Amino acid sequence: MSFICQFIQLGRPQIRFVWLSLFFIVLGSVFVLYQTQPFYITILPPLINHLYPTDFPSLYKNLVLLSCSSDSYTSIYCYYLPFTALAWRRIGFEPIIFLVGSNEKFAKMPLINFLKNDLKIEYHIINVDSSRSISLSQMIRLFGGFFSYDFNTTKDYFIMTSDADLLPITRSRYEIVRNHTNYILAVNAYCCPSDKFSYGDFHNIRYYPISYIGMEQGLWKKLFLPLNNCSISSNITVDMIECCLKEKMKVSLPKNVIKGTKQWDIDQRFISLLIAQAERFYGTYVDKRSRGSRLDPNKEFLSSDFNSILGYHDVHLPNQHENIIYSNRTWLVLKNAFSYLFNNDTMELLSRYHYQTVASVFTQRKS
Ligand SMILES: *[C@@H]1O[C@H](CO)[C@@H](O)[C@H](O)[C@H]1NC(C)=O
Ligand SMILES: *[C@@H]1O[C@H](CO)[C@@H](O)[C@H](O)[C@H]1NC(C)=O
Ligand SMILES: *[C@@H]1O[C@H](CO)[C@@H](O)[C@H](O)[C@H]1NC(C)=O
Ligand SMILES: *[C@@H]1O[C@H](CO)[C@@H](O)[C@H](O)[C@H]1NC(C)=O
Ligand SMILES: *[C@@H]1O[C@H](CO)[C@@H](O)[C@H](O)[C@H]1NC(C)=O
Ligand SMILES: CC(=O)N[C@H]1CO[C@H](CO)[C@@H](O)[C@@H]1O
Repeated sequence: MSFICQFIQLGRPQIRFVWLSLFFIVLGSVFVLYQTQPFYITILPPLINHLYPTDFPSLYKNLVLLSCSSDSYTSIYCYYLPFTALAWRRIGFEPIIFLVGSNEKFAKMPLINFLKNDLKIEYHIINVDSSRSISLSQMIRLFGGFFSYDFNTTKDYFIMTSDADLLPITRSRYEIVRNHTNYILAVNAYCCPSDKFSYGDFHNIRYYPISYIGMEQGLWKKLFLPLNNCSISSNITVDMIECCLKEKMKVSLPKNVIKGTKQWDIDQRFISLLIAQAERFYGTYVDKRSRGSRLDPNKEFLSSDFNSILGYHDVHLPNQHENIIYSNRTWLVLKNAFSYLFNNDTMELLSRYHYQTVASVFTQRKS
């Protein structure tokens, strides 16, 4: 900038005027060009009322399904749920949360009380033995079409799946196109070109990450049909899911899965197969979008003084090193980031929840 100023100061006043005009014309063109970029970011205000999703015109009542397991190697995913859920509310999706694992373990988490009393977010606790808890918490989101939701609405439900550690920032990324039947929205559809796989007579199946896949509730159900030997009611059980997986993919829910191993992404391979089948049998239209600009967790994230997250399409929250994430230093960074999404009252609530969770995690470690 100082270079430009010095440059402008050269010459007599008339010449200076010409230079200045040129400078502003160039600046103006850059601005116009930027505006016509197809994926420029519209900055949304913070969530005003944490109890209701920000309304945006849609044919549908939009839901997003999130989950965590009480038996995960880290409590971070469960901890993040309220933050992520509210970020979805901010862009007009009502969160539904599946808490998978042990009732007793969940009862000890400040999370339950916070979801129920402060945020009024619908959650379902699904009890299952600890060996299958992680894989079920991943898989359960694909069965969201079978649950019944009692919101007071006459619209169809449009249901998205996502992860607890992914914070959506811009609405346009998830905007639903209205002119297709059997429409599937797949954001981040280009993530993994080298992960294509085959199953039965389906070859080169495109691999979709579970964040973010959305479709109407009816289509979510239809993906699983026909089921010959299994029946699925709205009272979903682990046995129904087991049966369905066996019938469709000839596998069981993996036990004691470890992140990064072969069985870790069974949910993503399952949904990818179901989408490939649906494309063949129902002529579904898959709206494939890139993930846009993502702020990834890394050293800079936790030590940075970046002062706005609004320039990104989404944020991958750090999910390793529990002690670092629960530290006061990290909370200062996260709090600063979240304060662009939520208003002051909501931040007060989240702050209280944060300290309660940290206290509860450390107390349980001692005992
Ligand atoms: C449902 O919504 C309609 C229209 O917004 C409203 O008139 C009605 O009172 C609501 N019903 C309940 C049970 O909240
Ligand atoms: C659907 O709408 C989009 C933009 O809104 C348009 O680009 C596309 O051509 C339309 N497709 C059909 C099948 O009408
Ligand atoms: C759902 O299943 C559970 C466990 O099998 C059972 O205890 C409960 O009564 C069922 N609920 C309904 C509404 O059928
Ligand atoms: C249904 O179950 C029977 C007996 O377990 C089995 O022989 C058959 O192959 C199954 N059918 C399908 C479509 O999975
Ligand atoms: C972190 O901050 C909280 C609240 O300000 C304070 O009570 C606590 O002692 C701090 N913890 C450490 C380890 O400094
Ligand atoms: C969490 C947070 O930012 N709280 C602030 C809300 O506003 C009051 C008064 O303006 C501040 O004192 C809090 O620190």
